[in-house]
Amino acid sequence: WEIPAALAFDLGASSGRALIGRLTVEADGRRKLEVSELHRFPNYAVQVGRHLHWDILRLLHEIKISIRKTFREGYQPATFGIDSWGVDFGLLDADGELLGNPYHYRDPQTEGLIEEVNGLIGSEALYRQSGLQFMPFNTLYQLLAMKKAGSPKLQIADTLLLTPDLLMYLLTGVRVCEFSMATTTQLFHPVDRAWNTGLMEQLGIPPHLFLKPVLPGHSVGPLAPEVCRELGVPAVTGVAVGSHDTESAVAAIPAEAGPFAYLVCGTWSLLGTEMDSPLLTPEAMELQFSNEGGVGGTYQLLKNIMGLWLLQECKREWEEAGNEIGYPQLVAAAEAAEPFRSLVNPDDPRFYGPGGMTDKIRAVCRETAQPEPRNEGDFVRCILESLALRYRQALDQAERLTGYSFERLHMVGGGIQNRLLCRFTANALGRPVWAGPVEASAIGNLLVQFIAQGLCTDLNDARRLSAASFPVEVYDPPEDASEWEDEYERFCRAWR
Ligand code: LFR
Repeated sequence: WEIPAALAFDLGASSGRALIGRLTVEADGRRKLEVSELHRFPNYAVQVGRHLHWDILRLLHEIKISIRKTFREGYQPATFGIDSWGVDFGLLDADGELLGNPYHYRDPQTEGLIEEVNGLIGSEALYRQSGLQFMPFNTLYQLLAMKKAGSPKLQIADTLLLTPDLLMYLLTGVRVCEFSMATTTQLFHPVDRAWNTGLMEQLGIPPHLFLKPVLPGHSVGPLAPEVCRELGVPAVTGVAVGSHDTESAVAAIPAEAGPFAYLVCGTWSLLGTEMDSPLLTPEAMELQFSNEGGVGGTYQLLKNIMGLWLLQECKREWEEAGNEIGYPQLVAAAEAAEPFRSLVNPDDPRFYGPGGMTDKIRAVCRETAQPEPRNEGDFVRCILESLALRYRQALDQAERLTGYSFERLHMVGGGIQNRLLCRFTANALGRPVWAGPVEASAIGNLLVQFIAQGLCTDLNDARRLSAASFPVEVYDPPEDASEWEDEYERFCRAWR
């Protein structure tokens, strides 16, 4: 008897991982998901001329290495799945060949396009038919930038594939478009649950590029024969999972059915709650919440917050200046630093592009008559406290929008390894934080494969399996949270 297994590729903006998940049964009959990491590789933005790109073939190469390694180590996964960040894509020509390197979502080509499109379509009208926060990276703006630049690639493109679908195609030869990724484009109509061809035509984006979406759990097909030959592996089946990493992470949240709030914490912070259908009210637009399609056909009402990007960028800057300082030291310095010396709005648009992060933070402090951070400890403390207060604001807004009240916040993803951030978040919320699992995206990816393999019945069953398999660490708020309450008021007076 073989232990059922699945292979997950989880691609993040700074690294990719291959994890094998095995469904074991305990002596008392309870099921457990055992996960081990097989391979981890860096992922970079590569500047080429004026543009910032992903090295997609490198990612394909690392995925192939992982597949070979999986079978060499004796694992026999029946399926594999791929999840990644949202919005980015590759274009195929009529022969099915990839046209150039996909752009990185932080490429500056989309500058000014939010305003331009709002002027053309109207922000309310656009929100009602897309349900997305106006983020400069949305696929819509990327395609519009290409169109405005007269991109020859766009002119000859036959099919658009979002990153996980593109990699799946390069491995299986089969083209699909997975629903959760489709909903990150801003070109998908959340109520019709179909491509918004009317909007595409208004903007001059060719509708023929887009395939009809399939739901998470869809079986795409086996590895292509030439890939099996190259790697010396059997024809394992590709499954379209909740291919957007955020949606895979949400699928792994160890919560009971019923309203719950979560924060997926990585380079980005996504704070939200699960809904059956999108919420497209003027207030949801005003507060800039997104409605993103998820596993089980759910809609996730969530706010995209700039997240640990601020810290990652500061760290990179210090490293480039020859100051190799690790996260544990940075967090320790923050812990020792003076509390609430200065706060910033993590979603200040100037923080979005790479480079110069410490100068940007200093500038905000000067403009808002706060002292500038003097050292690493001050910077990191400022970032973590500001994030925690921003989370509180987003959670309050989510409650206002939905009428739910949340007793706690589930935090998942790599960011929860930053225990100071979890503690600050509990303090800022005045509510407990339940942290775990760390590898939520990979786990959610595996869970959807187990649903596809018929080993989990549905999303609730999958979440029960996650709860039974991974520890959760609880951070309680302090008894006296008045200092954080005062700071929260100060934060809300300055930023909405
Ligand atoms: C998180 C994430 C967010 C998306 C951002 C850019 O990794 O997928 O959900 O808004 O990356 O694609």
